[in-house]
Amino acid sequence: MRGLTLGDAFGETWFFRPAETLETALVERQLKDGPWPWTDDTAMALSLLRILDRHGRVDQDALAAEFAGAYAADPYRCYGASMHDVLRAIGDGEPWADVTRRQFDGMGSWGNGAAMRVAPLGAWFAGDLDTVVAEAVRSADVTHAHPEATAGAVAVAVAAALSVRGIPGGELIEAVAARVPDGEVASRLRRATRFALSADPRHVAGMVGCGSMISAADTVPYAIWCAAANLEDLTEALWATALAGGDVDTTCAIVGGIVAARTGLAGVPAAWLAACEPLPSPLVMNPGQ
Ligand code: F2R
Repeated sequence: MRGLTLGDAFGETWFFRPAETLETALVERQLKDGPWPWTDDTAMALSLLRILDRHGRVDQDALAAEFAGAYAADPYRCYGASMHDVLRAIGDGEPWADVTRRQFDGMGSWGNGAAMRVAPLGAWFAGDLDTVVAEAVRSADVTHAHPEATAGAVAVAVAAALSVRGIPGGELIEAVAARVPDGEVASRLRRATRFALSADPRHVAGMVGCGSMISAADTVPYAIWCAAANLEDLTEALWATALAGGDVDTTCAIVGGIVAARTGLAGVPAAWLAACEPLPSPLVMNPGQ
């Protein structure tokens, strides 16, 4: 959870900056002064974690209520555009399944919001990949009805679980792709396996897509490649991920969640930890879990 938040807050400092200034600042590693506020990626991941703590699984009605409550209490966390309507309607008592299925003319959202929150769930159930997949789908359903959003959530949760289990970076992307249903996310993950882990992230981003659409397909495969390429070093992973620009808070939140599932916050400079907006304490009612 803390790796996801660090990635989210670090990434937000680079969010959709013009390519010229972004590239120079990142190559020269000009860290922005704190505080670095976290965004909806963290808010929704926290809600999900609380539900896992309380119910031991994704209780979808409880998760919908938790999301809506967190939104009502603090709506200015840069939520995706459609989430304002979704979370307000759920808060007003409409059934979540009706609300999410009517988004985008009945197509449902293919945004990356179901993927951005789910790495801690993957770590939570890391011992059992079938449960990781099933619970990631249940979490996605509550806000995102499009199958590509679900596929993105499955990919991130499985990647985090495999990270906990110690998989080598060179095997991660293929192992994740094997668990993701056919579609654009799966196809771009397979494309990402063609690039050496030493490749320039900007090149990989150009070939698999990187956040310009805020879709799961345009975010998750690139983020999983970045995590695979830097699976032992959280700080390096975040610098590398941000280099391609786009929806950086979310690509970095995904990468931070996956890599920190292996490394924790080891090696993260004290200045980063001091800059990052703190999480509520305790995170959950039973923080020993
Ligand atoms: N980009 C942001 N936040 C700023 C948004 C500002 C917004 N203009 C505002 O007024 O508040 N970051 C956050 O958004 C991403 C997560 O998004 P999520 O939760 O998936 O939201 P949404 O709205 O469902 O999807 C995002 C956009 O994707 C496009 N889209 C999705 N499904 C579509 C479909 N079926 N057809 C067409 N377009 C679809 C829309 O443009 C959505 O707005 C994260 O980056 C989070 O940090």
